[in-house]
Amino acid sequence: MMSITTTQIGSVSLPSYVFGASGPNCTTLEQLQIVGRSDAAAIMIKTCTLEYREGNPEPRYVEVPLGSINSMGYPNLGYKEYLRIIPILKEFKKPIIASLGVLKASEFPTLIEAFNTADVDFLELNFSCPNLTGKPQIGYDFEMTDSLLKELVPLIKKPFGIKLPPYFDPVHWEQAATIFKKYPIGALVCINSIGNTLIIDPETEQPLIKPKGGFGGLGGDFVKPVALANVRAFSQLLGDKMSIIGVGGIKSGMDAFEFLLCGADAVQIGTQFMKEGPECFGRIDRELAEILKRKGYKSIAEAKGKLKPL
Ligand code: RRO
Repeated sequence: MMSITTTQIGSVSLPSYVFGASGPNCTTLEQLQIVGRSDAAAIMIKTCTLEYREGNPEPRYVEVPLGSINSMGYPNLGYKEYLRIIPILKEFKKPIIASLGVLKASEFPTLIEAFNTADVDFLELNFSCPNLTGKPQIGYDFEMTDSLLKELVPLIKKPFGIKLPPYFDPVHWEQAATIFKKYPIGALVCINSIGNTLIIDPETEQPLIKPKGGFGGLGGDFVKPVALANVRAFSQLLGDKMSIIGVGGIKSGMDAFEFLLCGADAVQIGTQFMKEGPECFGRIDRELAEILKRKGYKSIAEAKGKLKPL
């Protein structure tokens, strides 16, 4: 029987609503096989770059009661290794999503061309890594975002989405939407971690993480209202043209239901995946299915974007 949480991102069908965010536990073949064996709707791969990267010095990921702070610095095996790994992941028979990241924008075409012919179902272009010293997030530079999309979109032969940083002003949602609607984007992924935040330990009088003097990307409970607002805003502006994938502080089926009401076509799990492990995907999806049934919704489509006015 088809699950009540079956959904779509762009033109790609997903067997359920919940999968991993590009970030936690999705860098090595072993980690990706664990995701493959889990109930995740898709196998999401850590953002890859042209070359292998060790990433930033540790400690670089710390969990606190309300979420997490990270400055991983793109640790990954380098794109060629993922091209080798992807055929091995086909045995799990679920959509495979590659996330592409760059140190310089001029690196995107090589990555795109390589993944065009790989057996992946969807590409996520990471326009929002907050943790590279001296590199602004692409998504905060609208001129750059527009010119990059203009250059890259004709090269992309797969369904694709863009991973966005959080925006905090309606003018920015509108300006971004004006750009995005010019291109055949399959999905917007909202949101990456809230960049360059600082958590300190007053006992040790030190920051919690080492890179960049302690400044890092915030995730978990802290960011859920920001993520919901970004999903809602882009859903209202562009929801008829592209899918919206929600990410930020989802720990339960009820959290996922809130993102669904705001217009999310699917959700990704970051901080909670780090904390709970791969059981989180099936658990959150089953909890969501129960909520939908209890409320009389028969599908994701029936509840999507149905936030009621007060
Ligand atoms: O690896 C990271 O430091 C990282 C990336 Br690429 C990203 O997109 N978001 C994040 O919080 N960390």
